[in-house]
Amino acid sequence: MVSASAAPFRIVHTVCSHDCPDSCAVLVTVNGDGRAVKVEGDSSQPVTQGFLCGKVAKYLDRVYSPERILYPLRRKPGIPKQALQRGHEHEAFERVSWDEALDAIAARLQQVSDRYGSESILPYSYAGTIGVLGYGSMDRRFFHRMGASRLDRTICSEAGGVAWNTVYGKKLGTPAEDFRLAKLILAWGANIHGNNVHLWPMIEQARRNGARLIVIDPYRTRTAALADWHIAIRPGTDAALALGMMHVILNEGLEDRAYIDAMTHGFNELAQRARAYTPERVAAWTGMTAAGVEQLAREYATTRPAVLRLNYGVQRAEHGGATVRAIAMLPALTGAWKYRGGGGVLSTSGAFKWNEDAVRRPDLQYASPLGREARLVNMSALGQALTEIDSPVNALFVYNSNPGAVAPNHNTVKRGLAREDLFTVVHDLFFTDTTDYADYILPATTFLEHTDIQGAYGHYFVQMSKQAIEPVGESRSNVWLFGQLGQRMGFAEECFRDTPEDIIRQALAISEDGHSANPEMEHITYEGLEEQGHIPLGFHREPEVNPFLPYTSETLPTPSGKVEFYSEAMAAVGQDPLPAFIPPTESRWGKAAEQYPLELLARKADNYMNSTFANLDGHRKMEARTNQRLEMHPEDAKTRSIVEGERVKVFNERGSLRLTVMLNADLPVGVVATRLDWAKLHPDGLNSNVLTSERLTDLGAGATFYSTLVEVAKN
Ligand SMILES: Nc1nc2c(c(=O)[nH]1)N[C@H]1C(S)=C(S)[C@@H](COP(=O)(O)OP(=O)(O)OC[C@H]3O[C@@H](n4cnc5c(=O)[nH]c(N)nc54)[C@H](O)[C@@H]3O)O[C@H]1N2
Ligand SMILES: Nc1nc2c(c(=O)[nH]1)N[C@H]1C(S)=C(S)[C@@H](COP(=O)(O)OP(=O)(O)OC[C@H]3O[C@@H](n4cnc5c(=O)[nH]c(N)nc54)[C@H](O)[C@@H]3O)O[C@H]1N2
Ligand code: SF4
Ligand SMILES: [Mo]
Repeated sequence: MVSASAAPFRIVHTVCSHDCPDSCAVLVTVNGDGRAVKVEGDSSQPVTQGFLCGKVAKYLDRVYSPERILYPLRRKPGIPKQALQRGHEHEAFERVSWDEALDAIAARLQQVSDRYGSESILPYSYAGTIGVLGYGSMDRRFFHRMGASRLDRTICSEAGGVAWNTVYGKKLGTPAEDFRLAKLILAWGANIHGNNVHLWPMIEQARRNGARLIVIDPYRTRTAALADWHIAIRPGTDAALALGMMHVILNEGLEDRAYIDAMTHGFNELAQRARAYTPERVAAWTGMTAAGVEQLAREYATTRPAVLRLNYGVQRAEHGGATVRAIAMLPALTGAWKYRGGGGVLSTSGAFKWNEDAVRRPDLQYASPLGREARLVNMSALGQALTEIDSPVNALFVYNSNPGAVAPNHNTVKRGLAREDLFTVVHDLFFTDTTDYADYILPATTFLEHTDIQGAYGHYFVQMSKQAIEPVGESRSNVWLFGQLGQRMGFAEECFRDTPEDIIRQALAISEDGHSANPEMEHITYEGLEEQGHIPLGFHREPEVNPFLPYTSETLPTPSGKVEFYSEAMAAVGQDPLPAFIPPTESRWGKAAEQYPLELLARKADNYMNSTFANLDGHRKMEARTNQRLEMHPEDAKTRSIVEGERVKVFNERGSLRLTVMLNADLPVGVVATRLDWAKLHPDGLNSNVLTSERLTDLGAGATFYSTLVEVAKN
């Protein structure tokens, strides 16, 4: 991978490891001094297509930011745990060597384990990196061997993932490249232009060939603004719409009987259920017209190929599970899966199967002082976990995540993090809303600074990310950190000495019976990845000759082996076996609406990645328009005598946030919106998560950021 002519420059194949469906192949140009001087999208990767999003095009601003934490830090004695002002963090911490930090952390974790039991140690991580190694490998080995609590990683996609699996058994979907063949694209709770921009060129190509784009989203995103039809649905009512579409499809005989007979289970029960969802009732819930519901159903069922881009927006609601189940059933009802370019996708992650047991070693729990599988702690209720007294958490180890900004119910989370008796370690690249509460801060690397491999949740390529530059300062990768800690704890297992290459080989290993964990990955080797950078999964090697059409002929990994409209497994555990619409507790139909009548969309920013990038000036400039803004329909403002530009208080029983009103007539009446930011960048040290709750979704026990009621008043 050394460029041929310009000897002092090297070009290295890396992979963007941020939590984004696109998992771009990124070529990094490194100069003779070992400094990265350019990042660009790899034009030979069929989904990346040679370009990067606005956030990562400016990646060197992040890698070489003067604000990077360059060495390990320890809280100075006597400094209380509280939010710090940006730029003043160094005053609360003092530099220590890695040796000192690691020894002290190992000793303290041992002490906590001896005194309170190993399960009082809680690792807290999410998707700062989604590389196989960085996301979960040596860290898992370490915490398993410690006997620490296991973290239930539910904050993002569990409701939708579990729901999709109840219907199809596996998260697969239409290949991104095939979207260009669609004639109708339905983006359902999916901000493609903002969050999945590499699907956009495929959609543009489809539209040049006559396709229509319909967006269902309460917020007029960039994607919605560019659509042929934007349906500004009321939050949390999508299940009603999907069932209403089924009602119309079945009434008019637009379903695909051949597909239904061959591939599905429980059609009659579903048809019965859909009867109640007349277009008129659906209109009353969703804010659409009955004619609109009918038109959408007809257009969807009669256009071929029709494809759904269902992203995770709809499932961050209280009944997100039932909602995703209902929507996911639509392409099975119309047989859309049969047509190349038709069908749908929530996530493609089910196609990647690494030898996870070898990578994460859950068996090490049996060698821990606990000697059994540890308890699960739900990350979407971190505030509760840190403040409840029955089964306490006494040590918290945060990496790949910034819960001080992204976890719901910020005020409770903050109360937990501020506990002086809680020993907290944070491994990150910057002083975040979470590092402010740390006892030790350890500097982490970017994807340019360590080696990893990666699948994707928006395409079908396995990719290698080779270390392009030396770690900046004394920063170290997750694999290095937890390997070191394992050794310092005196763990004798060889696996704590594995190198990244060892772990990659284990992840891809062909077992003794000659198979990898996934037959579609048998052709993928370490050497192959090193040479080619990215390799398609087996079923995607010859898309023109052998297009991938999921759920069209195979036996599915559901209990019935079919697409399940009706789930006996759910009935058996007392859940509704069919999808239904139930209004969220925190919605205009809920009791709390008497006090807090407005539905809040606590959104993400197009130019940040959750809380990542929010501290970089260039990225902040791109988001300046919505900085500390509350978007509000003019009618809602008028009834409160609020005008454009006015500073207001947004509040509910959990918290209160001061924002500036920006009128937005594209929002449904009764819906307000604001976007995520670092709490410490707001003058009050707060962000939208002071308003969100720790209520969990109906399936998968996920977070419900989009089911939040508030009231707004003059400040
Ligand atoms: N630029 C950028 N890209 C990102 C991220 C980011 O923060 N910024 N985050 C990454 C992450 S972590 C993820 S999980 C993916 C997520 O990707 P998406 O699932 O697309 O994420 P969201 O933006 O949360 O939700 C998509 C849309 O759903 C809408 N929505 C909210 N409630 C409802 C509802 O009840 N019904 C309907 N129909 N729509 C609703 C929101 O207004 C939003 O525009 O994107 C990733 N990519
Ligand atoms: N209000 C509101 N809250 C939300 C959401 C929302 O839409 N609205 N979205 C939710 C969703 S979908 C998600 S996925 C979560 C995301 O929550 P998180 O996974 O916490 O995501 P980020 O905010 O990107 O924080 C990731 C952190 O990991 C760090 N990091 C990056 N690479 C590495 C590495 O290699 N090693 C280590 N140790 N650290 C690294 C980054 O610097 C960053 O501080 O947020 C959730 N919170
Ligand atoms: S954030 Fe997404 S679109 Fe941007 S470079 Fe990374 S993978 Fe590609
Ligand atoms: Mo997410």
